[in-house]
Amino acid sequence: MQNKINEIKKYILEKIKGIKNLKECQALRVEMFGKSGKFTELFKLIKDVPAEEKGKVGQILNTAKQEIEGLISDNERKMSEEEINKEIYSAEKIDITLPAEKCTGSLHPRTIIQREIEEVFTSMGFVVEDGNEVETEYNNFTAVNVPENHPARDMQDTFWLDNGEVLKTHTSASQNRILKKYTPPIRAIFPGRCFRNEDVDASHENTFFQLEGVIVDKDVSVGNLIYFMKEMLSKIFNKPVEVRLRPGFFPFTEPSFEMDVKCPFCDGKGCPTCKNGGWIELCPCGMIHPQVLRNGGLDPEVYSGCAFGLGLDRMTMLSTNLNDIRELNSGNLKLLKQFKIK
Ligand code: FA5
Repeated sequence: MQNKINEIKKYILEKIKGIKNLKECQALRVEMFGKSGKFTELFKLIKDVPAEEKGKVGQILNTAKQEIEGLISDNERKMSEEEINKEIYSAEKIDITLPAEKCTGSLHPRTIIQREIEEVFTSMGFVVEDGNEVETEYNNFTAVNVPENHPARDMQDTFWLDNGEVLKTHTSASQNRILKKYTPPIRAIFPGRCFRNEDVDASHENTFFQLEGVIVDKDVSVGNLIYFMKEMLSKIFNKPVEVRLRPGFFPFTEPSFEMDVKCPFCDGKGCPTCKNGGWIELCPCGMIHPQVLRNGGLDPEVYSGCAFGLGLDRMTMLSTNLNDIRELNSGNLKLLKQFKIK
């Protein structure tokens, strides 16, 4: 019996050396342990063994069976790993000689809106300025007349850096630099990413975009502000629009307003976009506070100015009919790719 077992082991070791795939390995298992497999046949011989030796022979056979099964199983595992790796490799294989795939990328809808607005304003003589994302406390707050104890300066509202600087909470942080850079007449817009330490929901993000504008000259009035905003909106919505001003409050403008636009989708009749109110809150604005002009090196007795701070994400939502601001930062290509340049 022992000789037969040794023969089978030798046979298996030889066979395993030549096995090339999982299928062959599985065939070997059947050859050994199938219904009339080599090893199964050995077990059948037990019936001819004298009764007193049956136990011992049975033990020898079982030990040998475990050993042989172990060998086959190890080999099966190895073959199966090799086959999986082969599959993954061939699926990921890149043929660098193939022609390049057609590029299917598109601009982010917010970028599309930003570019459209920039185009309208530049056609009206505005320059487009860039702003920093990390700002000094002075530029973000003090230069625009935000008092020392104003709640906007709190940790709960603002991301403070260890060095005392902040992640810009609004594009107004660039006003001071721009007032100092140019001599009036000034017409500038400055889009930029802003950060606020606040809870995210369908209409609030902690990272969002604004597009700010300033106009500074002799005798600038609220009329100029209304004119430029109406021009911009009419071009964006492709039709004449109406705006209205409500009183607002900002430390950097006096007087301050909230500008609403008559819903361009229903002409003020009421629809889901304007929540049936007929008007859509568009952007805060106002006449630049004399102290802000002074901080920018301009004499408020000579010059006056107006400013507005448009929420770019909300403007994008308005023109794309998206109702959750989080979609804009989601990286959800299925959604974002739908918006093409006009
Ligand atoms: C300001 O940030 C002022 N600096 C705007 C301003 C500029 C006023 C110049 C006067 C003169 P406010 O906090 O309201 O204002 O933000 C302006 C716009 O930014 C909002 O109308 C809104 O569209 C957008 N916005 C503000 N916070 C968020 C937020 N968490 N998520 C998305 N958009 C926001």
